[in-house]
Amino acid sequence: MRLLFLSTPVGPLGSGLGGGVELTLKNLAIALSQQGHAITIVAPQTSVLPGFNLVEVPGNLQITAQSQTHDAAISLPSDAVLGHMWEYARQHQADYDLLVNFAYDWLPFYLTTFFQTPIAHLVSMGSLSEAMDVVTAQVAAHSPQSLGVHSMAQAETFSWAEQAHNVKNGFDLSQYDFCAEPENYLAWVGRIAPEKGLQDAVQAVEKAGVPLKIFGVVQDRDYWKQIQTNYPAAPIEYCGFVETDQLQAQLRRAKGLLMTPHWVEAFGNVAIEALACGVPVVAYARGGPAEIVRHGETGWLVEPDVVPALVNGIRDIEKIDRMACRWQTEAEYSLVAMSDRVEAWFADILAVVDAGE
Ligand code: HBI
Repeated sequence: MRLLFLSTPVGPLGSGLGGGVELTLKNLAIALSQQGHAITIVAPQTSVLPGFNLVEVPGNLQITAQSQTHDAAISLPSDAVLGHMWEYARQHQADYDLLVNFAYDWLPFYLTTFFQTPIAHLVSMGSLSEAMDVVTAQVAAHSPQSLGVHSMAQAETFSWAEQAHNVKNGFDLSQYDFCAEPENYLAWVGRIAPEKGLQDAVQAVEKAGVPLKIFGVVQDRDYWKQIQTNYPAAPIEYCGFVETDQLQAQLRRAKGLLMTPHWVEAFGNVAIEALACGVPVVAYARGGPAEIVRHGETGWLVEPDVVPALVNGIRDIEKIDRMACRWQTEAEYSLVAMSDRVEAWFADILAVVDAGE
């Protein structure tokens, strides 16, 4: 198939501002190219994605959905990059069998019925706003096959969970090397922002007395400063935002990964990146991670928002067989496994279109 990917408008690919969606888009482009599909990617200018046909679009970045209130009005900055991206899609849609939208924004969903070429929407987060709840439900009503999600927990935050295609996610596992003998530190990876719950991880390692390495872009400066002020004695080290290869070089040697989402994490890419290296995951039992981690086999799922529960999980981390973690990723989260799920999803969309329903 000839596919046009439309990236997130919150940041250029490679900046880290797009969070998990950047990795998802890259892995899906690799996975589907390997299956012989032709991929073109539309993204904000200065985006970088070696090896792919990239159309860079000018304009002002969209503000992030999670920084807005639930009842926030639908907004676009002046000269919006999102508008330019979808103008490009409108003009070139006839060259493609399917458009794939990665933006968690109102416009692409609203435009679905205005397009002749079908649009597959890979919804990257759970419900965050009334505006997105309504517009995604409208798409579910007129194009029921076209909504993809990363977990059932994420789908269940919307009214259209039954129509969702759960494609989970997929990774180039050759980029992740198994590590049998870890060092004495835990890892936490993600955008440093309140919904990601770093504060809980810092409290837990202070109680457990285990060093914690923190990786990710500081999205909320005040939140990060507050953590440093409130827990001056915590054994933490901030390692910055590092690219996948550098990240896994350090992640693979960790005793374990802590995942402390305060929101319904749609998936939790970093859980797979850890498991792929044999690193067990201690996670709050909510959202995507709760559908990834096999409790007692590849990690521990603990009571959400309860720091002592995290401490217990940290204490039991050595009970997990690191090889079992790697095996799970090969069985469920390889690029081939992902492309199988996504090809089935796309086929369902085109089947409805072909049937002229
Ligand atoms: N916010 N407005 C908006 N649009 C996005 O595409 C978006 C976002 N916030 C976060 C985000 N995408 C990604 O980091 C997550 O979907 C992973």
